[in-house]
Amino acid sequence: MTRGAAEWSSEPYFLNNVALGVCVVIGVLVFGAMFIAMFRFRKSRGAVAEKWSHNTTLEIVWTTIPVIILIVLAYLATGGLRTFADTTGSEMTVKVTGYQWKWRYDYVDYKGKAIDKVGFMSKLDRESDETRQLNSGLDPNAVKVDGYNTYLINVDKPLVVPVGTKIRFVITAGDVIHSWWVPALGWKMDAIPGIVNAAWTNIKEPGEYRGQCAELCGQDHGFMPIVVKAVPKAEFEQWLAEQQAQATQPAPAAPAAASTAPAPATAQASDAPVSQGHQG
Ligand SMILES: [Cu+2]
Repeated sequence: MTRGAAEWSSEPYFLNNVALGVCVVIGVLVFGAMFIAMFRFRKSRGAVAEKWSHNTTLEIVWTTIPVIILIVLAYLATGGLRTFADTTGSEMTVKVTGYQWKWRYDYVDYKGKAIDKVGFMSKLDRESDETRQLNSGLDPNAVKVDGYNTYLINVDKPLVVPVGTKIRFVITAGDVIHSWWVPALGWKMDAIPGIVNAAWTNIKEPGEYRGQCAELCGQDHGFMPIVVKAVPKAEFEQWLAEQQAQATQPAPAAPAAASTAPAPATAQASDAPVSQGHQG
């Protein structure tokens, strides 16, 4: 488990370590007492069992101590859940919709201003998709971006977000239950048809954060990865302005050529679903 890359993501890390520490201490005490009892007071060494049963003081002690431990753990966990549920003060909203088997991202608002028509599908990158086909003859180890293996964990269009910004996510699904999970953010959230779940993040460092659908959602459940690209605010604002400009312009020619486009046209071809998405 890591601390993650967002403001809140150290919370489950902390809670995990506290709970693990408590478990280790209890484990050492209980198993230590058991092993001492078994080895030092075994029959072959002439140990004779005590005859008494019930000790009120002992029973009060071994009931009270676990109750106190549980109350402390519940108090800490409730604090974590409370801060996770608090989406107030968000500067940006992104709507995430799960589909079989891709994600859709719609940019709802940014710094109090509604965003119109910026949204796109984000699906498994073409290289992974071709490699995963039965008898493709392609090597999964050869699917790389900057020398890093991205087989089945890369997408055609990542979710681009600014760093240092509290981002509210509203998460739903269009067909079956999915779950949007990026470990570096410290949480996952079910995407359920007809229900809008909320979550938030505030990413500290620019970078690419990868994740997966975390709810078994059908045959291609393992082929709908998530890529969150966190960039500096200025870069994000520029990107958003470009997206808005594109959305208000007519779609570029021949978007239907995506499936037959030759390799050099990959960049344009991967843009095509965006404009199609706007029309839909
Ligand atoms: Cu899914």
